[in-house]
Amino acid sequence: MAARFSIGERQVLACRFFLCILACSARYFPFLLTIPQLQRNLTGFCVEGSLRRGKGLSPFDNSMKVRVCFHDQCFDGACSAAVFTRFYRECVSAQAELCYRGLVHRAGQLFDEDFFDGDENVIVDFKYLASERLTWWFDHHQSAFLTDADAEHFKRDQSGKKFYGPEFRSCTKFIAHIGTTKFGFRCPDLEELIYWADIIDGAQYPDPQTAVEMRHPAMQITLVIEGTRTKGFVAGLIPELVSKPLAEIAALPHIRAAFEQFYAQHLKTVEIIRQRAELRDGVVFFDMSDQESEGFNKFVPYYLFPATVYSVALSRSRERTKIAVGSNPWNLTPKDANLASICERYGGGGHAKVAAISLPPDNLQRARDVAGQIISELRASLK
Ligand SMILES: [Mn+2]
Repeated sequence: MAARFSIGERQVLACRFFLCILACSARYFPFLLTIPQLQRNLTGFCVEGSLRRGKGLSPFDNSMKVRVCFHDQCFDGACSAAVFTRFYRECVSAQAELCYRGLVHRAGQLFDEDFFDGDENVIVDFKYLASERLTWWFDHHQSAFLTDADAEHFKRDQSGKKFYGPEFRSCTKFIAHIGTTKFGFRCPDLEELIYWADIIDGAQYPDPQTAVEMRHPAMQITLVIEGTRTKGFVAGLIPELVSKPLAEIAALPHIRAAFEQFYAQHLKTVEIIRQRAELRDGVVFFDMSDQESEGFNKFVPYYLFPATVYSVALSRSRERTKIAVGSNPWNLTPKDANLASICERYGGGGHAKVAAISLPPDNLQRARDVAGQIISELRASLK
């Protein structure tokens, strides 16, 4: 009996059959999706948190991929990514797939151009990168440009998609503002998120109790975002920030559980700072470098010692030794020091009223010397 298919046709059929099996496998045997490359190729999912519109995920969907890099472990960074997501969906493409990657300030190289693996590559609430692959950029940090060459590159940009708003207290509000004024974007249901990102990143709390006692859901989420070290955790939270009120997110069991754990630690830290802090001539200093966790609420010294004008704190984690420099927003003493400019002299940066320097983790003595110099300069500025 003559074969119904030639050998060449059989190979084609076998190939198609194999591809079909692969596609179905991805759909019905989701464990296969733990293999990152399969994940990407078959469904368009990302390894880290991603968000796409619509429920059905069809295999071989080659829609546009948007890589959103955001300031990790920061409420404003996460909210910036959330507002950008909504903006992109409404004003650019409803179908695109958004994938998130958190960026952290580190001594040395900030991040790799290889992170830009999307059709569009976005940075929000983080330093500029002079790369042709960067398509959208929003930042409000005074120290947004690492070098003059980066600043020049930004100035020459003709895309109309890169925005710098150092006058904004939060990048979240900055993105909403640009979206509204330049693209006709509206997001009334994200008002609460934008309001709180502005309060938190701009340190605009009405009093130290709001900041330290953390009764509002936004504060509770912030504590969890700043404290969680699991890679991709904040990226995974962004889809929630896009779609749910803050009270609902704070009530999610895993967020609630994490909050309670961090809050207990927070109360212990408050006690340690109370015991160690040394307040002299308006400047408080405390050294937390022997403590395991790097994070502590930067308003604790003002909550405990209202006479503080500036605070300088030393802390250490596996990644870095950090000198955090802040000013007490509830103390009305005139403050002339620009903390970002001071920190820039030592390789750090930030905002005029709150800034930081990151050094390699083993460089504790250097960190103490730098902290000492900054304390003297701040004390002198108050005399
Ligand atoms: Mn910010």
